[in-house]
Amino acid sequence: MQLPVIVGAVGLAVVAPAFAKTVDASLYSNEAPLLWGPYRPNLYLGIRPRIPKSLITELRHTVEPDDGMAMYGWSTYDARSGGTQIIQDVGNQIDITTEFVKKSEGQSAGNWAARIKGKPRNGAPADLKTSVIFYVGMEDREGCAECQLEAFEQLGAGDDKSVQAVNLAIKHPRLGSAGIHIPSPVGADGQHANMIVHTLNVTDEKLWQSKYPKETGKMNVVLHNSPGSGNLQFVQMIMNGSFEFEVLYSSRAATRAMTAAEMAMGIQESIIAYRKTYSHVFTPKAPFNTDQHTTFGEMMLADLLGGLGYFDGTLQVDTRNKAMYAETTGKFWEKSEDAKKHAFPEAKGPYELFTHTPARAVFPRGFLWDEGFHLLPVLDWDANLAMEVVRSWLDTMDDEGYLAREQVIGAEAENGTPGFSVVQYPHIANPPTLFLAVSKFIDILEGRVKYHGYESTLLQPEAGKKFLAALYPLLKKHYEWWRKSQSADIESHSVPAANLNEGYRWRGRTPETNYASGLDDYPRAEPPDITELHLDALCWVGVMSRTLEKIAISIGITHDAFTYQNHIRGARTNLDVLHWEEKQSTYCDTVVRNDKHTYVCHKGYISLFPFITGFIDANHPHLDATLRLLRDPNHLWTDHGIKSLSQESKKYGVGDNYWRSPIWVNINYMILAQLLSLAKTPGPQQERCKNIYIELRRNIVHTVFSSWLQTGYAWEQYDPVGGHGQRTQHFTGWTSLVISIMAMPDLEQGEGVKGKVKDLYA
Ligand code: 6A9
Repeated sequence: MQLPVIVGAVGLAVVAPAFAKTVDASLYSNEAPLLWGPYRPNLYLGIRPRIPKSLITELRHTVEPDDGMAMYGWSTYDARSGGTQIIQDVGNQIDITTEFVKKSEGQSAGNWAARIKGKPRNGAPADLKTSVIFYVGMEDREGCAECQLEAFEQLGAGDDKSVQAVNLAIKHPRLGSAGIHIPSPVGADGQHANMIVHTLNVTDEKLWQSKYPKETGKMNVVLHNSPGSGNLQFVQMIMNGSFEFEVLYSSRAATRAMTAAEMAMGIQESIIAYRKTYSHVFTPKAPFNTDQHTTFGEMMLADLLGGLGYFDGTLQVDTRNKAMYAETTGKFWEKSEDAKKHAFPEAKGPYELFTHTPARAVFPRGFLWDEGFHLLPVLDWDANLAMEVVRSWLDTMDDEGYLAREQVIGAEAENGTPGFSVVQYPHIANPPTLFLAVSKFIDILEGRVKYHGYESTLLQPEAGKKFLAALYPLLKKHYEWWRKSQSADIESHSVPAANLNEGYRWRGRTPETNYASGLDDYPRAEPPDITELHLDALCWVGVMSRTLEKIAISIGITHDAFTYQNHIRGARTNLDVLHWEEKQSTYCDTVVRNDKHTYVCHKGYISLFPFITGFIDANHPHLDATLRLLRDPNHLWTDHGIKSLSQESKKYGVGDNYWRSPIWVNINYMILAQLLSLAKTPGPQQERCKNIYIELRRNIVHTVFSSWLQTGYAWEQYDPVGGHGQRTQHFTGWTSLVISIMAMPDLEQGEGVKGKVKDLYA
């Protein structure tokens, strides 16, 4: 008998002491609706609350790139109400729909439900049998006497001793008492499906590593029945053909239990509300005002929002080798590589991190500079949610103002991450894109950017200012850490007109790479040198100064505002005095060679940094050269978007070719945002900016959209020759900025420009 297994699980974990939150939680009066969610994005459906070591649930398994899914992802999802996910499981010949709803208001507040539907795929045998396992686990049971998880069966009445439902009783200090009710599904033949509960007791450490579900993954397995008390519970159902069942979670605090009818109603309401809100917030503008682009956008947004995860536990940081990472001598990377071999990672925290994730299957965890990009569309959708995420990130900052770039928090994340990525180093920075999100929040708060999203308590002027005042010291601390830890030796360049404060160098470089910058293998000075001045690092500090200035003005700290203005002036001076290469008409990194200030020029994204971070205004003398560079097909322009490196560079396409030619959506978004702003500002290049904007917007949307049509997925990057999606599949992080790009205005008056997108999709 062919018995494909679809494994699902609910996990339970236990509570640690409440964390002191740096920002007063009372500012989020509508935080409760965010308690439960599919916050384990590494799983096809992994539901848990935002309570450290508490209840966790999951369906099927970890998402793996080689699972052979024809397609999977959320088609609607909202963090406050729920949504629908589709999984086309070719291997098991079945299409699965998972639906999730939660109730945060009224008598059902605190309840949630999941509904799982299966439908044999075309060509599957008529009597296809599917075994579904739903898991529930309680974490850290040993450390928590009150934490209990018990399974019992509900049998039929009279002679009917078939299992009609499985019930799980839950006790947990933070969740209180609760129950999970799983009625046995009734098949087309009117019979209840065979249901089995298998109870295990495993140690805390084993819970996350428990390979039990994994091993059963694709095997013909029937568990043996052993209901009872244990911290890991498997509920197995063996189904014929199509099936449908619910998992109903009821909190004792709710006065009404969750029902299947409420689930059905709730999901309908949530789908309708999602679509309606999408069309208000991200109305696709011409030429993308089509049904197909709307569906595409709805799915891209749902996957971004559905990638929201909650992680709790410790983070491995090596602080003991600090001195080894000072990077003050010649071949500093040799010393630090050696130090890494003898790393002394210490468990820091525990932390709780609430963050979106770049790609569920490959990197289901928090990445600092990715998150700032994720938050730009999320801010339009749900400002409170976005700011809750910012707060959560800032809460992971250490005493010195350091924020870890890659957040491998807790045992589950650690198990799923390659060793070399786990340990973080407190001298390594990453682009501070969270400041872009905060800056946009202020623009919304002060009415410069229109808001059509969820009602937000933080957008009430007084609450908004109070919130900014609470964030301010944290952002300032990170800024000060940045300026100090990434400072550069400007004096050694002996450029008389230079400002001696504003110059920066990414720490942690090795030959051919600069992971800290986020543009991993983008060409830089070789070999790495302690006199390097990195153009993008200077621009990022400028972004931080401008954001802090904006906050200082908004909350009335005039004295600080002057300090930031001073820093911004210094940055502007040095962009042109230290980084502008006159002969090549390009901004470049620099280094001291043979005692001389020397430019290191590789035309590409780095050259565009002063532009994309807003330092090239309408009358800037180098705007013309910047536009020429980006619009030139011999350099960065392609019909599919702006590529990362000019073919003129000898590093073009060489080696791993990660940031050495491919097209990235996050940078294209930044370019478009500047072009749009300049297209609206009078100046000598206004018309040109507008035309490039119109063309680029069409090209990049076309690239992501058509690749999605062909493959069913969003991709990490796009190839500059054919525009095909490549590298990580189902990259639902910053590639979803395409929804913001579709929602930008078309700017085309009448039928002047005939875009190929229009021709293709009209
Ligand atoms: C590797 C491999 C099974 C690389 O999107 C996250 C980051 C970006 O921040 C960065 O700018 N990505 C970009 O250059 C992906 C990083 C993945 C590192 C972990 C794990 C697992 O393989």
